[in-house]
Amino acid sequence: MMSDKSVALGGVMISESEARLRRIDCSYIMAEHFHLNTPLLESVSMSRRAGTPVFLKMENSQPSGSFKIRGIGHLCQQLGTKSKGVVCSSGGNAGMAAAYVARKMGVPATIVVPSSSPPTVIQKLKDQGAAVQIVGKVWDDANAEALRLTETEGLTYVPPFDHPLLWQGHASVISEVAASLGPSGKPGAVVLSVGGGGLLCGVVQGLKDVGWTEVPIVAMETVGADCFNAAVKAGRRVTLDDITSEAKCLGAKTVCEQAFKYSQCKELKIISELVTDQQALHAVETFLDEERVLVEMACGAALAAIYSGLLHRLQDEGRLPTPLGPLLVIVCGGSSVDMEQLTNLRNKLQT
Ligand code: PLV
Repeated sequence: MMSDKSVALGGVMISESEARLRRIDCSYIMAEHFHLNTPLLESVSMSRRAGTPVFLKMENSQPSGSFKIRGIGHLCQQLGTKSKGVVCSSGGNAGMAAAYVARKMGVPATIVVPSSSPPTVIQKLKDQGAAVQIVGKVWDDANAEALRLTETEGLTYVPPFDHPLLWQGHASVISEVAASLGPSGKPGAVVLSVGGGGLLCGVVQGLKDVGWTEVPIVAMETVGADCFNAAVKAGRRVTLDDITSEAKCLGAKTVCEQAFKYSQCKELKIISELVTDQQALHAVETFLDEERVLVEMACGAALAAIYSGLLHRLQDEGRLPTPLGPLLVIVCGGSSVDMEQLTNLRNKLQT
């Protein structure tokens, strides 16, 4: 029989078997993450349009409503729970993720959003137990206030897109896809939306992790929230004068440095493309009709790559291969949408 001698744990003597159990529990807690392994759905109607199988990574089904929870959950876990509280500047979805994670960790959260955030998002943030401050017109204004609170209140700053720990967390979206599709299921291209560039950096990291760096990325933005496209065109990072698109969650005025660096990297193929707000809205509506899922404009930008025929144009121009392997679309999700918001957008954009 195995002896069950006593060992010290945290200054208390407990039996070896008890200690073993606690070590297992502890490693379980360390391995736990806040995001879910989301469904990977094949869309027949989108596949028909694209002329190749289209796989949808359904990040809309994350507990906070978007992919943001992957990076923010990871970052908050790494920074630890000892913080006085966290402060996150957000167009909405990073804030939802930060509020959710902070609630689960038992840490107070302050979310600073610009006035463009719809009332439903502000209410949802409050429902998650966060204190909400509305500052400025666009995300950059809200971010300046969040950074000020970090200084004056001693809160831990949670950035929405510009941090290596966020990208590391976001990278899990690709390793999940690789596990689902298997070694022979390498995508022909990945389609995603770009705001400040955090998702793009995470996906690049994920592609590196699984050895898929040759897979082209189609990086979508809307006209008027196009800081990545402007940087790619200028050959340097530029700051937009204003955000004029209704895809407010893509509305960072300057793309993060790492996303720009990746755009210049010869080993990667990142194709930066724009759609109009009308095309993004049309994509949101078609997706709702055909897939029965409501996502926000920020996500509509990525979906529009297929619904607007843009992918075929890229193939015609020789920028994507023909035939093209399966398409992976990151359905980034978003909480800034409901029927009222959708009706408002229709009235605004379709007149
Ligand atoms: N939204 C950020 C930044 O806003 C936020 O604070 O929520 N799709 C959705 C649904 C998003 O919410 C965002 C970013 C993106 C795509 C783009 O991700 P990013 O910023 O990592 O490129 C200003």
